[in-house]
Amino acid sequence: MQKIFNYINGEMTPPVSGQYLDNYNPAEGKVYSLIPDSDERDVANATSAAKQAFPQWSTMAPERRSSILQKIADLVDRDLDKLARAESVDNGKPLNLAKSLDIPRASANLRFFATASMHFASEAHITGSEAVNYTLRAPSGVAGCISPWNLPLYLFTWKVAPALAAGCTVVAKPSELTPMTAFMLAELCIEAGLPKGVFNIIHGLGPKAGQAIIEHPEITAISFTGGTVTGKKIAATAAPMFKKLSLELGGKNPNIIFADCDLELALTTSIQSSFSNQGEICLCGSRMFIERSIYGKFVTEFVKRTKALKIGDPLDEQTKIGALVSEAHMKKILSYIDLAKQEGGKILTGGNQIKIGGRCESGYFVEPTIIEGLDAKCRTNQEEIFGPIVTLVPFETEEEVLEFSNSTAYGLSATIWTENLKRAHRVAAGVKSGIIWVNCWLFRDLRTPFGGMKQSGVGREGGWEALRFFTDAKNVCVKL
Ligand code: TXE
Repeated sequence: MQKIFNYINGEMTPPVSGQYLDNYNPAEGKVYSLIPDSDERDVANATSAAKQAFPQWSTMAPERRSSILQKIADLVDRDLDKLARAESVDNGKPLNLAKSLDIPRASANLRFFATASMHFASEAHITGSEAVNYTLRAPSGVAGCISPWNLPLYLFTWKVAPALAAGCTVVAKPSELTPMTAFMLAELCIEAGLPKGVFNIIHGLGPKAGQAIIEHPEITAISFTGGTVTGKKIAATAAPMFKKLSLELGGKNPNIIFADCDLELALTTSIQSSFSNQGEICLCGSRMFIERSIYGKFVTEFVKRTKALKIGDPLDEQTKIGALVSEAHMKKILSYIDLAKQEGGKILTGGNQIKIGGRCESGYFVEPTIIEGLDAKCRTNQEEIFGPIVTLVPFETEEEVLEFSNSTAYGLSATIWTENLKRAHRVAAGVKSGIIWVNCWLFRDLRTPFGGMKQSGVGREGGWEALRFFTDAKNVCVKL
């Protein structure tokens, strides 16, 4: 059985405890590798290596840092097939998706921040004829980056790349459910010649290894993506230590479909925004609000297209819906389907665990599920489910749909479908979410601010926002 290791001070390192955790292949429901059960001792070793590497890395010419990061991106591109397969096996997602989305985006993250750092500039303020103020932006120090399991290498690099590009050294932890591609990335970092200690990867459980990263006094900036409940715990530890915090948390995103939309485009894209990656994307539009005049027509076609989605072995090229990440997560999803029924919801399609034959006999598969007849304020429509489940609610007016959209504790993203330009701008301004897509979904420009409002998070990632997060601003006032 394959064993993976921590990456500390440039070397593959077993955990101090000597203990390992089982890592499951969710499509088979079987253990297929072992990962370090790291604790605060491993985190202390990684942090000490990162601290030692900081002076040299943080003062290295940006072009030099950039070329090393670009070399890593080149190696990710070279190993696209290998990494995509590993991501699919580890997470349960369709191989095709890992190949077309996850791994290319991981490489794009590295390349984007590698080059962005060469253009990163700071401000100067000329105070009349009396003084010049300028802003020094120095890398913060050792950054802690903690990422989730749904888009493993994609979200891992989304944090680590700007931290490294800004000149920070890093102690990072991928999710214990999907550690494999981070381990493979460590091998690529060694091959690319990344100096020892600049980037360290600790594997293990959130409350143990993750918590040790949050608590370590020498780690001064924390970038986290994961569940809102975990985010609260992290904030409770880090805030009294006055650490910098960037939290990307859950969502319960509205997908608003007006009668004047391009129906075909809205349908095709809504299938993706509902069920891509088994609905395990924080940006999925899990609450669909459809203007009543097209409700029947839209729903008939949407249900028909959902039924046609092929659920199956993630490694099969035809598969559109793969396995859920874990048995525990599958049970959570199924419990929400039960809740929806109790709340009076009508299942239009799906609603069940599904058995796939062959090697996937014991895998964690749930049918894409569409539910209607629920009140916008019920629990099913308020709580994040994070699976292949959408609810459909008809609406009459713009005011009503804005009220529905803004009724949850979350505010991550929203999608609006209309051909009416004025309405698009009006509704985009009215929805309380950090990211709004009009007539598209998950169309990304890495320069834009990325993050949520309310319980969807604190801070923004992407572009200059990320590079600013990993640097500390210092104002220097020079009297003329
Ligand atoms: O994520 P966790 P879970 C949502 C989704 C899901 C729910 C719970 O609704 O059902 O969160 O998922 C690490 N200190 N999202 O429990 O626990 C953990 O090891 C430090 C939305 O699997 O938040 C992993 O690396 N770290 C989300 C990371 O946090 C801790 C994506 C995320 O795991 C820690 C994933 C601690 N005390 C789930 N406890 C999104 N926004 O995309 C855990 N971790």
